[in-house]
Amino acid sequence: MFSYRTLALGDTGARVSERTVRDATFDVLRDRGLTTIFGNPGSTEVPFLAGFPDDLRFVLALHEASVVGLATGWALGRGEPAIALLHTTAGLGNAVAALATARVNRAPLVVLVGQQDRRHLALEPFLAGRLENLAGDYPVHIDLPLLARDVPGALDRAWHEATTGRGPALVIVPMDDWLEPAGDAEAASPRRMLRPNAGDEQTVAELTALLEGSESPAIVAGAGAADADTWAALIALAERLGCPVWQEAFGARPGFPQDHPLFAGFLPADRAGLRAALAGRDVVLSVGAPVFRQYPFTPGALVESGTRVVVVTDDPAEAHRSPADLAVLATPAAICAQLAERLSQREGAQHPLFDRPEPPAAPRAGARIRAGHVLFALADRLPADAVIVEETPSNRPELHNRIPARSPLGFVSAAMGGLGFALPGATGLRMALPDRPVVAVVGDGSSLYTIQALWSAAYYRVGVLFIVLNNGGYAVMDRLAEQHGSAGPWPSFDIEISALAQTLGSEARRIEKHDALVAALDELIPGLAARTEPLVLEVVVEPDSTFRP
Ligand SMILES: Cc1ncc(C[n+]2csc(CCOP(=O)(O)OP(=O)(O)O)c2C)c(N)n1
Ligand SMILES: [Mg+2]
Repeated sequence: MFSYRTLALGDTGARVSERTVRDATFDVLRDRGLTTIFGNPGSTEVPFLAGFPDDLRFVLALHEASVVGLATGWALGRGEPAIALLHTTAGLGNAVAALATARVNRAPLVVLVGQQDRRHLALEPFLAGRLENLAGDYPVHIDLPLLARDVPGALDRAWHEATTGRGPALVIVPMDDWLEPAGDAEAASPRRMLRPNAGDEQTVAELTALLEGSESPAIVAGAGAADADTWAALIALAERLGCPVWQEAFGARPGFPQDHPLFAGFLPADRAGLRAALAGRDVVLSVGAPVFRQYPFTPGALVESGTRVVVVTDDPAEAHRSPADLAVLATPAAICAQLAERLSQREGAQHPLFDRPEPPAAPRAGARIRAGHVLFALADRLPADAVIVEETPSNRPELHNRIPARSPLGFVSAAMGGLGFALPGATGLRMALPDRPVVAVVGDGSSLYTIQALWSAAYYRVGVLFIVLNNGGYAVMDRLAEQHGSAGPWPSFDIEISALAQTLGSEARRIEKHDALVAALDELIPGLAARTEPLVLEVVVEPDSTFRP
């Protein structure tokens, strides 16, 4: 691409001293705190990246699912938009599933997508991309600025769009735009924005009356309640009502502390289970969760006929698709705090509503470790501020049952259902939260989707503990096929994940014995917050013989 650069400058010698679109874009990035850029570069991005300013940090990931996964973790960890850079069709195409995960996990991302040079795009040169529809409607916003000098403003607008829409906002930038003069382009987005949707007096009065008149209310908390303010408000509200609080099924994040005595467990992911769990409740208040997140289809209504359902969410799409009696589009923390203040105090459950399973007996001599041994040992040792990133499909229910989420980042998983988020996502989270212990619990199959993220974790010295539960294949798929009536055509596999991890620069250990597992966790967990290197603990486990989502 040197010829491009020379040509561009040679064409318009006057440009050399002028402030470029690139310079103006860097200022937007600095202004908006987008100073860590996750990327995987290609030739169409060289004019942007070559001679990168020292005050901006470029973080390389080796596949675009890792680029977006790292950025998603970084955004979730900081609670602010992150920026990712993708290479035209090949890069954006590779990233689509990860962008879908960012959308469903509500992670604000500004995504800069490279494109060929405008001056010959009409001839479809090598690397020209048909980019605008490539990610479908997973982005919250897609922009291809009409003029080069609109690029910095488009980036700033994308920052707003990502913040409001809490998903990926794409800006496609042809490579010749970067060295164009910035000129005196006007701003195309507000300097500041307020989003005061706290709910009005009438709404709060109506909800207060509904709950006050309810005999047996219940709360469902979801990923949209996974922040400190909403947790505090929901705790106050649940304690006022003395009512059980369920976690939505298959949510991205926990909406309520799972060690609280009013925590009732995880809602079943099918209608029959849902009806049974919420049976006898006259009012169900779903906070930051759609009504209701499901996985396998089963016929019938979602709830029994006497149950009135109210959803409170700040996500318009979630409100729109919820078959509730009432949807309130407002900030859940503000609504719940006001309700807690107004409602009268009721007698509540005094004892924990959710029974955690007993510790598993140690494996018999010669028998393999089970996932439950690992999960129990972790639950027993992890500090309350640990960030757990989950991607262990057949063991997810047991992880939920054994490891309570004790902070809003105490459980993070890819709510899109796409594998390949945990390794980069945990890496980004730890980069954003360098003082918090971060543990990813990952299946062997899942780890292979973005195994190359370990290289980024190693190179940038990111101290995540990756626990890979190696059960020799896709156990969940095997169980689902069995439940369907016959085995699937996929083979099992025996891949030594620790060896792959070492090749990628990460320290790794393979564990086959229970004693060694316990010793390793005793040694490692106290030092997790201070780790400066990733470590992969590959634990060879017996595949579980049952699976019920
Ligand atoms: C990108 C992507 N491809 C395929 C799937 C389908 N899928 C769901 S679970 C699974 C197997 C996971 O295997 P592993 O991580 O080893 O977990 P285990 O079931 O063994 O616990 C597959 C292939 C998916 N969810 N995402
Ligand atoms: Mg597996």
